[in-house]
Formats: sequence, C-alpha cells, structure tokens
Amino acid sequence: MNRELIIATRNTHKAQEIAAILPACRIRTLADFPNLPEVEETGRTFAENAALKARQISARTGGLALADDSGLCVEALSGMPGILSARYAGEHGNDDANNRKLLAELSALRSLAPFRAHFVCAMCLARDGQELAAFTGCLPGRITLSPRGANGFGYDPLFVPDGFSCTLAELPAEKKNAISHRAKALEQVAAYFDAEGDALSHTPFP
Ligand code: ITT
Repeated sequence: MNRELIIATRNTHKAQEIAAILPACRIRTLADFPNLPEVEETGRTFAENAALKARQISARTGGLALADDSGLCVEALSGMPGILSARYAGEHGNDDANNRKLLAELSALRSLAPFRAHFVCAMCLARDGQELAAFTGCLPGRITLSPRGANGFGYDPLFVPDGFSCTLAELPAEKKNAISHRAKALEQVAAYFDAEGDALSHTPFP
C-alpha cells in the first residue's frame, strides 16, 4: 500500500525516523509546504500539542496529517524538560545547548543518581482539521552524565534505554527505530491504518 501522509514536522530527524519506520507510506513533510505558518505549541501536554499540529496542518494542506510531539521527562527534575524539550536552553532545536543545560542541572543533583527518565512520543492523525486518532509511545531508561555516541539527535547521547548499557546515540538507526518511543507510537498508527483499510488510502494531495 502506498498511503499518502504529511508529517506535520519541521524536524528532519523525526521525519527520517518516521519515514524509515513506515516504509509503506508516501511521505511529505512541512519542507514540501514552505509557506505554511508556524503552528504555535500552546498545549499543556504532548498530546495536546500533537493534536494542534495535526489539525492545523491537515486543514491547511488538505492531506492526511500525522503530528509527533515528543520529549524527555526526567524524574529528578519533576518531569522536565517535558514539553519544553526542544527549547529547554532557550533557542528552539539547539540540541547541544539543551544537553549542556540538562547535564549541568543533573550534575548539581549527582547524589540522586541514577536518574530515571523516559522519552514520550504523542502522535495525532487528522484530516480536514479534524482529529481522527491519537497514539502514545514511551521509552524508559536513565540519563548518563557521560554523553556518548553520534547517531540520532536531541538527547540521544545522554539516554540509556532500559536493558541496554549504551546510549541511544550509540545504537545504529535501525536499532533505535525498533525500540524507540516513536516506533511504539507508530506501531499503533500502522495498526490503525490496517484497521481502517481503504477509508484512508485515497486521500489525494492537493
Ligand atoms: P516539530 O514540532 O516541528 O515536530 P520539534 O523538534 O519542535 O519539531 P517537539 O516540540 O516535539 O518537536 O520537540 C521534540 C524535542 O524532544 C526534540 O527537539 C528533542 O530535543 C527531544 N526528542 C524527541 N524525540 C527524541 C528522540 O528520539 N531522541 C532524542 N531527543 C528527542
């Protein structure tokens, strides 16, 4: 099946991971719609922000839109950076600065280690501005104060998934894409596509 799907993201790393996990879909991203205005992420939860992005992008493009709102929640920081993950240190999408800030904060709390944490990925599928379904994936693990690895993006060099001794950034992309919070949410998306059958297959791009 070659389902047409607009991934409502400007984050190329997310888009690449989603495309790799959903090879049966023909994927576009917001890079293909350069004139669309930014969606303001004013929600209080990952799920609210995913719904905002999916509804607005589906309404503006006329296509079937899938949004991903995701981030890292650290128990010792009461769930921060959470929905602020992309702009934790101030500048949106500055992964190095975000990682440095997280390391500085946790270094000051060293006596509380190990630092339990989890990644969350909330996804929302929408068409014509209406939410069709919502999905969530979670990846539990811990934060290491010794960043390692060059793969992936974001907080991957600091995150050791449960059952592993290496960081997400030390895993090859195929392995991350088999275990990640994003992969878990996308498993549910794929099951939804299977269950809905042809009803969603023929949404043409404008
Ligand atoms: P869009 O809203 O355009 O999709 P964004 O990067 O702003 O892009 P989010 O608001 O969902 O998206 O923030 C996601 C941030 O969470 C991301 O910038 C990373 O800091 C972090 N993050 C999410 N998934 C991650 C992953 O798989 N590995 C490492 N960090 C991740």
